[in-house]
Amino acid sequence: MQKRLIGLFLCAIAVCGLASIASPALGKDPVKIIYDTDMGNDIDDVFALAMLNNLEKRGEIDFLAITLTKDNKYAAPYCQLIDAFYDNPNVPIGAVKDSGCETFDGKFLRQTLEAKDENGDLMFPFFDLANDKTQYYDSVELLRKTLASQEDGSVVIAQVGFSTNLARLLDTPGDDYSPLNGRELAAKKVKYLVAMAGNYVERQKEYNVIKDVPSAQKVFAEWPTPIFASGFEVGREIHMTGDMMKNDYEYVKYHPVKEAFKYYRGSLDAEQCTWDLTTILFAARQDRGYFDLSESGEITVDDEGFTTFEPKADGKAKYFKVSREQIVRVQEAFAWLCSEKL
Ligand SMILES: [Ca+2]
Repeated sequence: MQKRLIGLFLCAIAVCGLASIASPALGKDPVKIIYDTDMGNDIDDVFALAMLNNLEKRGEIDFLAITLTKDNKYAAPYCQLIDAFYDNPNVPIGAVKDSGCETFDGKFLRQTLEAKDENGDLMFPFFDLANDKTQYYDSVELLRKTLASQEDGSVVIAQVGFSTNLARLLDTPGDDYSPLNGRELAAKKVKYLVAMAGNYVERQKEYNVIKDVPSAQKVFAEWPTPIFASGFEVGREIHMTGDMMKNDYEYVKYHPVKEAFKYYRGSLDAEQCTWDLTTILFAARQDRGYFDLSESGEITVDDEGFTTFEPKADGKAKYFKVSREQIVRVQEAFAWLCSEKL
């Protein structure tokens, strides 16, 4: 009971903060975002996808595409399920081709897709894995198709998994979508890349980097637009709480984010770090001061996967910083943007 009361109290605080959080960026064009994710490994990719759907409903973003870097057949259908749940089923999805990276099913993709209710029926009946014949794009083709169709300098790519797709994109030749090669296409269409990758305060081999070191080396060395990097040390400090998981999804009997969290953690009584979510909040609301940025510099990735930042006046990269005060604001924004039903 006490926890429930604390949860209600936190909800009341969040409601008081709604006016400052909920209003769309009036007068601004929605931020165009491609979500490049290793959906199916850690659970923060799921919350980030929920955020993307809610931010699009608020008119703050234009959700252009999802491209996957986890090489597992359930990753794309799970993303499709989440988008369908949010009544946004037409976001194009690209699956990574033969990367061999993290091919295992994991703890929540297939499990959520096949989940049954107490009557033995599909918990999420708008997605029937056994009968669905959806064809997905190849990730790199979808990146080219999407970028070619957008205005110059308008697209933000949020990379929250491995660098496989973006490294491959850089090496593509011109095609029917665009005569430009991949590097030229990225330079022309991408406003900036925001990536959850690396660690910029501690010597650490971070997961997203070490799963495909050559691709991370290539992207950080050759990517032709500004790069903003959210290091492991940022999302580690900002948490989703068990109270939120238990209380904030109760507007519907079965919620595919909550169910996935239960499969992943085994319980709702768990805290979750918010690595991937930081990139989405930054992209959608870059001018709101949720994060600070380092000076300009260059990020390099060594052969073991360690990331190093070197200050340089004309460097194209900056990394995220977050203060204790900002953590409170970011956490509150995440609580709303991950769970609201508009
Ligand atoms: Ca991820």
